Amino acid sequence: MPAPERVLPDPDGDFTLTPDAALRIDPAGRDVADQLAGWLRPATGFPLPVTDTADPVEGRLTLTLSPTAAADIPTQDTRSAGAAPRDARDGGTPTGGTRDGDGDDDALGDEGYRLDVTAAGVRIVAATPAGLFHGAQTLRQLLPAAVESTTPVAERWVMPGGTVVDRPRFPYRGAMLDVARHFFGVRDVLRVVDHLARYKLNHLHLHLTDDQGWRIAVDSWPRLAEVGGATEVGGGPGGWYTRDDYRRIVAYAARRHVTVVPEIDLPGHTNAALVAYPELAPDKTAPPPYTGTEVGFSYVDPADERTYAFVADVLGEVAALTPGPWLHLGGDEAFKVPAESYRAFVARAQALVAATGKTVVGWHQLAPTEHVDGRVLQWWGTNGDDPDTAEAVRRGARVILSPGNHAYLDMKYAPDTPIGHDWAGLIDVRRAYEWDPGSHVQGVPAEAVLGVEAPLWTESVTTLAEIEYMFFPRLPAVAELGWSPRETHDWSRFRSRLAAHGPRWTTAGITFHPSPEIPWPSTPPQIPTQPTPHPAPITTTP
Ligand code: TNX
Repeated sequence: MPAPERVLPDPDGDFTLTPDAALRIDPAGRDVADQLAGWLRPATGFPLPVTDTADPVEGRLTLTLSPTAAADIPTQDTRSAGAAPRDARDGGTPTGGTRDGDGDDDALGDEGYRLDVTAAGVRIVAATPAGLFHGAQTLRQLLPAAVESTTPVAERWVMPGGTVVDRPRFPYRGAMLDVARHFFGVRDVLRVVDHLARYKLNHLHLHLTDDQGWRIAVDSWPRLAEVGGATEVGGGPGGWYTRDDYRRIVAYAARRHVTVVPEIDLPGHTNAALVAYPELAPDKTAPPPYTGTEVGFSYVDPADERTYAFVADVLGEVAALTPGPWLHLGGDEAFKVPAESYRAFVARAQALVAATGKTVVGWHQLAPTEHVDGRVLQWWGTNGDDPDTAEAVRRGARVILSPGNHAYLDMKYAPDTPIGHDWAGLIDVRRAYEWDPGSHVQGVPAEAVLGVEAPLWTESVTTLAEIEYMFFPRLPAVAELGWSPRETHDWSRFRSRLAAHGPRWTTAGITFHPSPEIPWPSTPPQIPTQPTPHPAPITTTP
């Protein structure tokens, strides 16, 4: 999960991990090998030393970085080979043809990997550390669910034999966490990064500012965080990230091959900034702090030069803290800003992003504004007929797809879901899965699609357990749409593969929604998951 591009099972090739196993790596793969060993040691209790391939020590898990790594396996897949489905043992091994796209079918590329499991050992080959990392996540999924235990378990650590050759369909696969409506501390965010990385999502979009709170320290405008960060929905204490907190998140994510995309939402969604700096407000008066859940009422003064100094300073500092290429400008729901002022504001703000060396990302409300090179629109509509976005694409924009009625993880699963919204409808697992990013919006062909993202707005989400409850099991559905070749798309196979993850989440202490659409194994391991203190008790096991 997500379904690999190609799988060639070998029923005679099962590998059993034993206490004497070691990981052999070439030096560039060291960090991935250390992380893989770190995932496997707690449950197995094995020492799993990591050694250089140059060392004489024999290792039976080998990670090899090869810049010319090729996807050289026979092109037949399990379906055309007529092999039996493996659902009974490992939740199903998906099959597929070749990736959409450029016809360069032999290169593993920036993120691809090849994983070989034979009775003699396991080998991951990739052209990049990111590819090795994704291969290591696949390896982890091939082991029994008990591998998720944080304490040693008596288990036969068997991995099914065969070869996986795998590459992503889209380069951008992400999730968004709104840390503005409710603030989430660094530890929670790091755990969210782990959840993304498991499913080969490679971008974490942090919605850092909104009416209810400003969550990132800006040295040149210190009251933004100090004053603007002290509120949140419902009147709680809020909070903000220091520069070091943010650096820690970025570094932790980078090690897991996840790029942080910071969003400073402008010109609307800015009440917290106006509380901190009334001179940015159109009437130069501080509004009261806002802890409700309405949208669209606030904006920074587009007619005042000080606003552009503020925007330049904030974007400059955030860009300097962010190694990734993206800077998200927001741009949504600026209902009170007249269209002409909005256009003029966005044109200047986009230029200020370009001046930082980053690429503009913005919600699709930016579509009618001036085009800048490389810009990316994040589409959150609920109706795939959007002429403005199609026109922006004709002018060169690329699109991240976050359709509100499929990918919004703040939507309830069902009428009785204890938290969440329903303005874009109810999103059960099947609805999260059943759409195609490559053809979802008219006039936005697959070539213009950078990828997919699942946003989690947090007006009603207040704890890590609630984040997880809204993520799982829908996040893997979105991850699969971003990663897997379209040919693998198949709801009935997906739901049985997904079912196999319930026991993994339970063992790992990850809260999830036990959706009735998924054939969860009837006897999930009885390992307690973490408590969910607020606001309503949430069931964590099917
Ligand atoms: C719309 S989607 C918003 C957010 C809300 C969300 C709630 C978007 C770009 N703006 O401000 O939190 O709906 O679902």
